[in-house]
Amino acid sequence: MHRIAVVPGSFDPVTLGHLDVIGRAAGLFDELHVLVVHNPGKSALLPIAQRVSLLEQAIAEAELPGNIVVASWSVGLLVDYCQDVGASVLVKGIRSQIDVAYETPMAIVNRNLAAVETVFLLPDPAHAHVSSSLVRQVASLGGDIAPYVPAAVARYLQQVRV
Ligand code: COD
Repeated sequence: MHRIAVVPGSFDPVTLGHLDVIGRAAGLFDELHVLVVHNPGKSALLPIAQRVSLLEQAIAEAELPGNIVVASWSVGLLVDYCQDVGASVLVKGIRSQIDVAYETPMAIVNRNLAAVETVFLLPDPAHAHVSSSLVRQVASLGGDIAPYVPAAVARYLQQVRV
């Protein structure tokens, strides 16, 4: 059986924490879709197309497995995308009890909606404190974001000086 999973996120921008989860998830499934989704609860820094491009560069530069596809989704439910591509699993990273509280109801609803299971991966402790919002804040105040993001993101944010 060809197992397809989806790692959804805002990825605004992709961080080393995201990249760690993506790399480990790619080893667990035959095909992994990294899906950039607009989160209406967050104010965006980067356009969706730029987030996709930075993910593609980061995945290539980290030499992650070749079974990873990057895409974006803006119409309808996350599980609609899963059904479109034949994915039966969502993969999410869990850093804290706050993530558990946020993700648990969504996991239950997604299973009820379309029998899509959610698999939670614990973070690498080296990156457990990293979030896109922290990166956006440090970058906007002129700090060094290089320890938290793939080199492609550091280069891009330095160039546009957000
Ligand atoms: N280490 C490990 N994991 C991490 C780290 C880190 N340092 N940082 C983030 N993560 C994980 C997050 O916990 C999350 O699982 C994933 O990476 C993506 O994180 P973000 O911040 O880029 O993305 P979010 O949290 O804004 O997620 C946006 C989604 C759109 C994916 C989410 O809101 C969602 O699943 N929405 C569901 C939409 C839907 O269909 N709703 C109806 C049914 S529920």
